[in-house]
Amino acid sequence: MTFGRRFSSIAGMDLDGTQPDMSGADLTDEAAYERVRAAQWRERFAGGLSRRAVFRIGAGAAGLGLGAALPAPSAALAQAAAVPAGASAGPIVKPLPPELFIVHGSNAEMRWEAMRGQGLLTPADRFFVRNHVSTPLIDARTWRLKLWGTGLHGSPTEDRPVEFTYEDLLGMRSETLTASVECTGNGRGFFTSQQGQQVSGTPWKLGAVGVARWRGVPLATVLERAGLTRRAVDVLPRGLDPDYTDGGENLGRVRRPLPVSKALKDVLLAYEMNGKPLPPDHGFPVRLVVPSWVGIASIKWLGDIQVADHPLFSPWNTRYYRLFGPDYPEEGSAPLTRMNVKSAFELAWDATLKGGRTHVLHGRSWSGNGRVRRVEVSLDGGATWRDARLHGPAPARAWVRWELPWRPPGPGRYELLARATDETGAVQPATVPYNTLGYLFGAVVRHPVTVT
Ligand SMILES: Nc1nc2c(c(=O)[nH]1)N[C@H]1C(S)=C(S)[C@@H](COP(=O)(O)O)O[C@H]1N2
Ligand SMILES: [Mo]
Repeated sequence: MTFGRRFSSIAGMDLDGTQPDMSGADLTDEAAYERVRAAQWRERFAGGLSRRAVFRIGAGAAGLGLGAALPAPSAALAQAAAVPAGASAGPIVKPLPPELFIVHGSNAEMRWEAMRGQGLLTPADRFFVRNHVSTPLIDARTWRLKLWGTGLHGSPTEDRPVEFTYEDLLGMRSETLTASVECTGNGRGFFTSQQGQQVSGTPWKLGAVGVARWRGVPLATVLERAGLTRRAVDVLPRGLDPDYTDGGENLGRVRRPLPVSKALKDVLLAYEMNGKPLPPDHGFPVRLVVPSWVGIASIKWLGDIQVADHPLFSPWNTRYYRLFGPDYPEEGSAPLTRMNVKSAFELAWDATLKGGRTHVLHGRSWSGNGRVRRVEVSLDGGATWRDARLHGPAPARAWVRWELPWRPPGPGRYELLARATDETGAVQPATVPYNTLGYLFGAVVRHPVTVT
């Protein structure tokens, strides 16, 4: 069958029942993963995934040992015993003061002026919140992380999973990671305001991104302890927030598959954000942090993880978080994985600046491909560009801060532009191709200011 041939040539796996060629199937390479899953999705779309479409990848978890238990962070334990009972009043629990947030239904984006004067990290009080439904309040004392599925030794079932308590996780060797979480639709509003295109979804400006110092247990550690087999292919983490409904259709709890190769590479089961237990809105007691990938991968309020010896699908990697539209196949692009390059000024939208003096313009740039190497700023609508000065620590999975002095030539309206180039050479374009769901707006944003 033709699909099987193409699969084999793409990633060295075999759909016709013979031994897969291990050497080619490197799904730690995200591009390969995208191609493979896209092909599988087309196959399924065209009439169901073949029962023989089973392939294997090496677990490749060498060096991810179990580690020695360290004392549990007392702050986390304190919060574990002090979780308020009952339901939250609104979809988001924390205060959303208008000087820090723009609220869009169950979501809230950070105002970029709120990063002015901050260090590398986004404080939790201003970190954006993206809730499909609402923040659940979970008691860490009774919470369990459940792992099950055909990718674990003995194939534990959903009814009789392998379980870990909150204290079990606190007792394992922890790691810290400074990383951004960014919504795939960050910047979506600019499809309309800059490109005149109608897209569906929250019309974010650039505030659906934040950087935090996450602490937790590598997902690899927990998968190993749960009995990961070499046949495991995908994991499907699922949240404990209420079911998500779209247009009256119940899609169940928020969940999105990850290839085992990414799960073992750098994914964290995070229980701390910026040195404190995760706040309820950001996933207490435990969330996933999937560095560099689309925000939807970083499942909050983690309840269970299915580990399977076959590819997994959910609406969050089939009908959402792909690119749809005239430029893309009927079933959409491959599932989105890495985020793209973006930049933002630490300025209010439509800020007013005093004329007749020099201002230092501040901003940040980031990319899912790695470090940002260069940031150029244009103060004349894109006619000329100057290099901004990059400063401070810039972890590969976070952002870099930059600044540039500007003496406005006179009163009036201006558009400030910032354009970043990352370590792969990816540079922000002037426009981006349309997609119906408004994902990955990576074009240069024209930031209006008024000089008095
Ligand atoms: N369980 C669950 N996890 C979730 C979501 C959700 O609604 N439910 N939203 C996802 C999306 S789309 C994004 S962008 C990030 C946002 O994380 P934050 O709210 O901590 O900023 O969480 C992801 N994890
Ligand atoms: Mo998102």
